Amino acid sequence: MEMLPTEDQILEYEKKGWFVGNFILPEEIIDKAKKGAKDFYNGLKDYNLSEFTGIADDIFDDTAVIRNNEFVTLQKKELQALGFHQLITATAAKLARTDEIRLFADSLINKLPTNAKKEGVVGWHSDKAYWPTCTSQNMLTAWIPLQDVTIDMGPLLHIDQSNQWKDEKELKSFFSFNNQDLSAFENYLSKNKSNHIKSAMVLKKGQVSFHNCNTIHASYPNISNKNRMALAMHFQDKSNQYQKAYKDNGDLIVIGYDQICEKDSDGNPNYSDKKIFPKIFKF
Ligand SMILES: O=C(O)CCC(=O)C(=O)O
Ligand SMILES: [Fe+2]
Repeated sequence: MEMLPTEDQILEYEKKGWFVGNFILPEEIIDKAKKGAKDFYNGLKDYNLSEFTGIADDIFDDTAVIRNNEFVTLQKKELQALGFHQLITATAAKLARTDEIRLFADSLINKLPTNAKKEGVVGWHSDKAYWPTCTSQNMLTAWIPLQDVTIDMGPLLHIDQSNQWKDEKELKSFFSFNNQDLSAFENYLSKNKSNHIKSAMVLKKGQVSFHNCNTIHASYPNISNKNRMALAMHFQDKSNQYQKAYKDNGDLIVIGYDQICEKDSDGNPNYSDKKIFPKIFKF
């Protein structure tokens, strides 16, 4: 089978908002990344990030059921080898119909086993809701599990075609990665979007799913007895640039990544900063 998405598959992705890649990553790359993640959690790094203001960098906590660390691919070489893998970045470029992919951010998420129903949830959100300062609607995320993900492990859940709801302002009030209550949005959905379909990314180790930045997604707690680790890679297509965005009260929105990247000659964040947002794929 063709490793990169075909035109029909790109059209399907554009309609549905998500896609599972045609490839299976080599087992060795994932196993090394898993070891790299363990070392990272133990404080070992290969490269240093000079600034952590505004980005997630959870420290070890025995009682936490979810752990989130950002920009790990710029800190640990095995995680970089996985997250920057050419099959992933080339698939992302095809899906976004661009000839260049730059890193925007990444997030290593570990959901530890839990019995609690309301802990270890990733709340309903679209990634774009976090990135109002980005001009592009074609940015996308690759979700890379580091082991098989079964339904009891809280797989990523996408709402099919929700990428097409991007201009529905009332949805925004529900969105938060850290919101542990999934039901308020689900009540809204059953009232207002009664035909919606939720798709669970139940994947085998080596499979990767991709979602558009406007696709709404969440995940339930991991009630299995295994860790559920995943690396989410957030990508910019070539066209993406910084734009000024404002809160309702008129304040300028500054997202976390704006605080760690270089500024352009006007003093605005440079979303092509070679250090923080490197170019990682070119056709
Ligand atoms: O791993 C998860 O449950 C959340 C990941 C996520 O929000 C993303 O891939 O954009
Ligand atoms: Fe997300």
